[in-house]
Amino acid sequence: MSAPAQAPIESQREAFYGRADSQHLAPLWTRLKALVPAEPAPLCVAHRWAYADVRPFVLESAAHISAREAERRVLILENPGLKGSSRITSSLFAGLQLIMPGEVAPAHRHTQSALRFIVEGSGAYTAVDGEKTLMHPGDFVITPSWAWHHHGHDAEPGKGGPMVWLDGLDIPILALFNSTFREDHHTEQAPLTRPEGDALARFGQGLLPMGHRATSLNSPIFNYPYRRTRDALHALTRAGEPDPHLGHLMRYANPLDGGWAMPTMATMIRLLPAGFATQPYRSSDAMVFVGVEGHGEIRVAAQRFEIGPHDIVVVPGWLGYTLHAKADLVLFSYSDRVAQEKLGFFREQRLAG
Ligand code: 1HN
Repeated sequence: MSAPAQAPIESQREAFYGRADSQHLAPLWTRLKALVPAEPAPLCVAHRWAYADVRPFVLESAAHISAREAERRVLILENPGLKGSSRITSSLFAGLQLIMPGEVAPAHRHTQSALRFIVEGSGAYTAVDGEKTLMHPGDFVITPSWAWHHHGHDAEPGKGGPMVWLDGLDIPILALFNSTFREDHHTEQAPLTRPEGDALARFGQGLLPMGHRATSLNSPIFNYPYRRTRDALHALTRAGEPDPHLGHLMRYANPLDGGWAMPTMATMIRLLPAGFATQPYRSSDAMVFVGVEGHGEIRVAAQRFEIGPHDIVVVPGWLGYTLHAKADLVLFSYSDRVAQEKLGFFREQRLAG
């Protein structure tokens, strides 16, 4: 008599996986290629939010809720490939925040770092760690991890206009580490302990206070005014040709050590002269672009996204892209590159055209 036929190998395996699962064990070999693909396989997709399309929604939000009640009246820019996760890339949050004349967004702090890139309006301020700064379109503002901050708009209600900025936060990074903490201040506005302009005077003039030795995770300059950034970009255009893959690209730097301005998020701004097109480039950080001035296009694979003032375009990591300027094009962008560099796995590649 021959031995009874063995169950096919596949069903033996399935039975084994089922028994292993009862011990909360799972085979790696069925998942390895998905867990460790040869190249990034992001869920995040390339997408554009045309400011003309989203602005009416941002402004309408004021009819539905006050900044006080909302705590932060923000419409989340959610990546279509990451629906329901409040993310613009797998590691970053983006939103558009609205503050109206006379309103206050109450003081709180959290372990997430926030960047603000000012989109439109005037008269609103943010107060960070005891110093207030008025915000103007194109300014880049830092709220470090665990720093008290509130925002306000000093114009009388009915006077002045809405103020809108982009909020970039490292929320998913903190969530990955389960290191999220938040706290409300016991007063609506946290106390101001330094005069307005103090940080820029001490650290933003190519000068440093005598005896200042320590560096810090965040740049002590917490508002990089666009007026100055713009001058720097235009000075570059007079001095030479743009980088073929990047354009005239500058990063916001911590003046104490020359490093990035923030510990998790890389922030940068570039100018592409009218008619200039970059050669293709890719890097392992997904990038959020914000149009500042001028007009152009971001081409990612077969997609073309027009970008002009206040438009927002997200490009997934490791997809080659090119930038095309129709009129002198200024683009702000941010990514998780700082974190990737520190952890040793940032990659970039200049591709042949
Ligand atoms: C936050 O605290 C701010 O302080 C903005 O302005 C956006 C998004 C999620 C969680 C907290 C702010 C935010 C946020």
